[in-house]
Amino acid sequence: MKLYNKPLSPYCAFIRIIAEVKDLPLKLIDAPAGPPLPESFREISPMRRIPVLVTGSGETLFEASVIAEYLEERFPEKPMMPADPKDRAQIRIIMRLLDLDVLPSIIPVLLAGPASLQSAEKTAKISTHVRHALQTVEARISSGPYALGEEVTLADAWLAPTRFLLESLRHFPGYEAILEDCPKIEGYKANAEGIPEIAAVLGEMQDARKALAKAS
Ligand SMILES: N[C@@H](CCC(=O)N[C@@H](CS)C(=O)NCC(=O)O)C(=O)O
Repeated sequence: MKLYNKPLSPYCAFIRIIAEVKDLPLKLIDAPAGPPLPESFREISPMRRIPVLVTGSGETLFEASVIAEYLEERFPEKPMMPADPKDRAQIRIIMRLLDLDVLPSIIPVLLAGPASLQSAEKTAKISTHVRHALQTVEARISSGPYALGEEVTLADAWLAPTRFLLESLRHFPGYEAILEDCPKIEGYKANAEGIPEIAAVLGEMQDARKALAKAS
């Protein structure tokens, strides 16, 4: 299988973590420079977004949560979803909130950088929205070592890269309190770094962030 990837993209990191946990061979293909990805990338990904997975039989899949479910169903030997439908629903809530509320709010802020001119009102609005979502996640996770239960699940695959980005965001003016009232998410950084399959991917994100800082 091939993955169109960028090392610092949290959505790509979710898929790399799943591949690590399930021990799936994944050939990483560097996506073109961006954002924005070039118009020509629509031939691979109609919405010009990564990650894109090309399966062994040549199917092209996009949207991280869809790719995750495909991998979970196609390679069930090492499950990343619990058996109980109630637990599965909780994991889906966590994934959806991080996917739809937290990441789309914080990625543009991170891309703009700490010195970007954003009104205090806009910063407060984003921060409040993200904090509501994070507090909802906080109420559903355990103190560790895994986000939920006794095994690595898709909740870990989503939470670890998100937590990585939050660590950068909390140094931006106006976002210092982003993890206030979220002691479990606060402590999850250390937990995630102790899970080998996840630590490997977080290391790739760290290296990419250092390379970016050096280049700018
Ligand atoms: N809902 C999409 C979001 C993916 C996404 O936003 N990916 C970003 C990179 S983190 C992207 O491709 N942005 C467009 C660009 O870089 O030009 C998914 O789940 O795959």
